[in-house]
Amino acid sequence: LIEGPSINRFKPKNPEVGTLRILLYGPQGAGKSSVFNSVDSALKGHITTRALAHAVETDHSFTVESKTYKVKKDSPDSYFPFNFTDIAGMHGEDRGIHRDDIIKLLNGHINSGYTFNPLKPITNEDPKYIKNPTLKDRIHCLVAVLPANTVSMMDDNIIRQMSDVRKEARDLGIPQVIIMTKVDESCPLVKDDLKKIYTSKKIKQKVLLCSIKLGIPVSCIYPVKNYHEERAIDDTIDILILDALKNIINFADESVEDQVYHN
Ligand SMILES: Nc1nc2c(ncn2[C@@H]2O[C@H](COP(=O)(O)OP(=O)(O)OP(=O)(O)O)[C@@H](O)[C@H]2O)c(=O)[nH]1
Ligand SMILES: [Mg+2]
Repeated sequence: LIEGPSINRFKPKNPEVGTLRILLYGPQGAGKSSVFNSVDSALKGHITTRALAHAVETDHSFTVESKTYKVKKDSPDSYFPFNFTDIAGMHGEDRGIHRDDIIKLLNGHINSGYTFNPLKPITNEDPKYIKNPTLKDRIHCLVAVLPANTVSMMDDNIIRQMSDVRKEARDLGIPQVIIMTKVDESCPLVKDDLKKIYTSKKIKQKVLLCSIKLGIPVSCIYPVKNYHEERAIDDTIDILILDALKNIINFADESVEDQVYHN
């Protein structure tokens, strides 16, 4: 596994893939944009808010455009060899991002800067549609973001849509994990002291619930608290976020290591 400083030296093993692509998806308001902000903050050592997150609860997704974010390293003009694509949330009715659009993203047909229309999935006539994607265009790790505090009430329709996306990812050989957010909102002990996350029974139950709902093993579920209202870096938040990141990168790297793309 990649250790602290070595995340700086990490390079994908497959030369065909210079940058590993990580996709964040999940229900609206789950904390997807905040997950990217947390990774960015933890790597930079100060709080950043590049992906705009909700300030208030609304009925619609706050993120509408699909955006891919790179993370800059300390040295000038150099970036970590991975990026995050942040998309609109899924909704029980016709208001969220369309499942078919996420599937096209997985396959590499859509790049950054595409504004999804929930009622009209992208077609191959669209100028932004990449007709012949290669291994480097694809998503290399699919990350479901689920909020610990409301996962038990998740709409069945969303679960169904997520399960369709999962099946496509499975067929493409794309590894999948869950980042479980808002642990502070689901256990008062953890809210008081984030370190209790490792022993909290409530958190353990929520992890199990996420595993059952999405069919992802408990070992691939990472409970985190996002940076969302903090003004300074916190060691425990960093440790949880960076642990999830290292695992995601390792899974992504392993999955492309031996693949040669035949077009
Ligand atoms: N308490 C707590 N709040 C969080 C956490 N992560 C995110 N939030 C809050 O949850 C709300 C939604 O977060 P976003 O990051 O905008 O969620 P999103 O999944 O990107 O939402 P859409 O783009 O609308 O689908 C915001 O008000 C965040 O401040 C967390 O770990 N703990
Ligand atoms: Mg968002």
